Amino acid sequence: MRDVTSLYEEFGEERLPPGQRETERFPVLSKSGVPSPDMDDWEFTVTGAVEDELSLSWEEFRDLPSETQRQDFHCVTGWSRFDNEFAGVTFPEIAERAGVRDDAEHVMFAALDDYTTNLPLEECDRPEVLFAYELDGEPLPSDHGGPLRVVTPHKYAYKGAKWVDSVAFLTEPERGYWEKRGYSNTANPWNEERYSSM
Ligand SMILES: Nc1nc2c(c(=O)[nH]1)N[C@H]1C(S)=C(S)[C@@H](COP(=O)(O)O)O[C@H]1N2
Ligand SMILES: [Mo]
Repeated sequence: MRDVTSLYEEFGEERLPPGQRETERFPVLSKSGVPSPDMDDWEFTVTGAVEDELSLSWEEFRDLPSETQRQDFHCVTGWSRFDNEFAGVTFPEIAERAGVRDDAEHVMFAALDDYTTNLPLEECDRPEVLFAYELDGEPLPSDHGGPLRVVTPHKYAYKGAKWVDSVAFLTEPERGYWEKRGYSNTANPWNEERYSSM
């Protein structure tokens, strides 16, 4: 178990970011309905500025080296949930398998509900950015993004795509779904980067 609940020390004084309150509940926030993919057809792709584009079946994805982490989760709407145990595959594990090219600078995640979200590569290529398929010892519930979601404990949670099935490495920055609609592109909870001035 990798405990990453102290990563806040890199960004701020307090574990609970300013303007957040802690909740034991785990609210669900989705822009639209809950996709229910047929796992026989499900495919995870890695494309763009990489040496080897990847296309993995659910079985192949589940065979990748995985780890369990204890993480905090901060929603831009003001709640935080501490000590979530997510299991899955780290972003660096995926990036290394694809062989990220030197000209890659940015990352766009895409999901089955057509959600997208973006991060600069250097803020994304960290082991705390996890492709998670388990929460608290159970398969990740579908309303929380099962079968597979991204979690980003160093950012507001909209940077973590639920129902993720593709990662594109980009040579130029681009904005995802909420980043185009007024949420902060940078999303650092300890700076309260909630909205974008655009
Ligand atoms: N695919 C997808 N991912 C998504 C969203 C979404 O609508 N679709 N909502 C985002 C937002 S705004 C938040 S706060 C978190 C919510 O995660 P939760 O529903 O597990 O609490 O998921 C993020 N990831
Ligand atoms: Mo959100």
